[in-house]
This record gives sequence, structure tokens and C-alpha cells, in this order.
Amino acid sequence: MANGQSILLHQYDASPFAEKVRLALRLKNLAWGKIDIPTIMPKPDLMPLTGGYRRTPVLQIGADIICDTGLILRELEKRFPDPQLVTSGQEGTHMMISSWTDRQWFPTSVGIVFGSNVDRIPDALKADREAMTGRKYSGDALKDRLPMLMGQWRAQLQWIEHRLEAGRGAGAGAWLFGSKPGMSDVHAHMNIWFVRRNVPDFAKACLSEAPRTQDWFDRLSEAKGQTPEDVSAEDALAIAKDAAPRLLAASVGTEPQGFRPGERIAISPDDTVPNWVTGELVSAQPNKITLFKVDGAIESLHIHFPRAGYLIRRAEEIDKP
Ligand SMILES: N[C@@H](CCC(=O)N[C@@H](CS)C(=O)NCC(=O)O)C(=O)O
Repeated sequence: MANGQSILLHQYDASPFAEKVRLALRLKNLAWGKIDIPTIMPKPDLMPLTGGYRRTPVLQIGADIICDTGLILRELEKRFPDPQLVTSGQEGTHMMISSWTDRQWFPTSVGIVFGSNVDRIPDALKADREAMTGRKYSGDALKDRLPMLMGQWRAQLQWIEHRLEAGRGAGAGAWLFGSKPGMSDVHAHMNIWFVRRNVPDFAKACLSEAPRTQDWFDRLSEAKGQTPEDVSAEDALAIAKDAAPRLLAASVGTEPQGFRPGERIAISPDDTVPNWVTGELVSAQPNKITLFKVDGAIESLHIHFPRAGYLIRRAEEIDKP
């Protein structure tokens, strides 16, 4: 039975970013629970937990809500360090890799998946993603860009091939960095998983030109891990209500924007139409920011975000017309 200590992933099976976290959980062989959330808005059971952040996945442990896979994976590593996924000597590398996999390679993958399946994808999904990103997800333009995007995608797959080739030459083993699968492998796996699932012939053709990558992908995908427990949205909300956020000293270091603990702050991803979450600032560190939020039904929450890739403002600034 899930409780305030359980790792709870709010996710849906088709989400490549959720797959990143699932893969890390498998590699760490951790017990976890999953709450299946809708693929499009509205997400009425998720919003009270995240203060309005709508993306997938979100990790919950008690009354701590962790947004964005960049931070989710770092938190899992910190709280459950064994087996280690941040390879010694490669601290930091995986964050640089994720900036590429999430912000450059993923948009290319999305263009290919939508462009190849444009007539099959439900209109509601296209409309939702258009509203979220402000970009077009339908029409002939998507199909027209497809060959170019495929060229860009294959180029990036080849970077993995080159890295694996170089690593093997140096005797470093068959993973991106080091002799065991690590966090960089987890980030790099996602786009291949997503495109292979949705545009299998194209993925197969690219992988046949990249045999080391094919082998690496297959070995990584073999990680078994534990079967997740199905947790209902109501139980997840009740767990948050009954728990208190993990003790976290109110601490704000030197902040370029001069924020102080207790100030009302607003945070939004910078790669979508703004989707602000407001709350009281508890802690601001160079790579993590935590807001305190009191929701009507849930007494108190800590909502955590990474810094890179997020807009941060004083709440009163975004309240202005
Ligand atoms: N930077 C975010 C990106 C997550 C993301 O874009 N997820 C996609 C699904 S794979 C999403 O949120 N789509 C809209 C939705 O699920 O509502 C992260 O690393 O978690």
C-alpha cells in the first residue's frame, strides 16, 4: 500500500519523459507507484498537487512534488543513491546531455512523430499541444518538414554512435560514460524509445546504420525493475494531505533577482506558453527552487523546480495586465 514515503509517479504510458523516469526506477530497482493522468488538459486531480504545472511526469513523495525530469532524476539519485546512476567522474555531464536530449533532440522527435501520424492523431491532442506550445501541430506544413527533421534526427542519433565507438576504443565499456549504465544513458534513451514506438520503420532504418547504438538501446531496455503499484488519484491526494513536506531549511543564497524567503514567486517553463505556478519561496539554490503552497484541500506542499529552462518572476509582476 502506497504511503507518505512511496515514490509516486504521475504519468501516462506513452510519455517519453515519463519513460526516462521509469527507466531510472528500473535501473535502481526501486518500488514505486503510478498514477495514470490524462494526456491532455484538464488534469483536475494533478493541478491541486502542482499548483497548475501541467507537464508529464511529476514525482510525488508525500507532500513533496517534484516537477521536471531534470530535477526528478537528480532527486531520485540523492534520496536513493544505491545503485549510483551518476557515474563517478561524470557529475554534471548528464545535465548537459539532458539539455540536448530534451530541448533540441526532443522537438525534432515530436515533429517526426506528429508529421508521420498527422492524420491519425486525435484533433483534441493536436489542439492541446498547440495551446501548450503556441506551435502548429496540424496541417501540411508538418508533413512538408518531415524529410528535413528526419535528417536532423539521424544526425543526432549518430552522436550516440560516435560516443559509443570512442568509449569502446578507450576501453570504457559499452555505455555512454563508464562501465555501467548511468544517468546520461537514461536521458539519451528517451528519443529513440519515443520514435521507435511511433515511427518504427524510420527508427529501424536509422538504427541499422548505427549498430552500436542499437545494441546499447537494446541492453538498456532490458532493465527489468519492479512492477509499479497502481495508485488512484484520490489516494495520491490523500497521501499529500496526510504528509508534511520534508524538512527543508528556508534558505536563499545570493540571488541575481534578489529574491527573499517568504516572497511570492511565480515559475513557468520557458519552452511553452507561460504556465505560471505561484507560491511562497522556501529555498532557492543554483539548481533548484522550492515553493510552499497551501491548497484548499491539501494543507501544505513543497513544489520543487529546476532553474535552467524556467522563468522566475515576483508573482506581482505576472499579476500585472
Ligand atoms: N522539461 C520537462 C518536459 C516534459 C514534457 O514535455 N512532457 C510532455 C509529455 S512526454 C508533456 O508534458 N506533454 C504535455 C502533457 O503531458 O500534458 C521534463 O523534463 O519533465
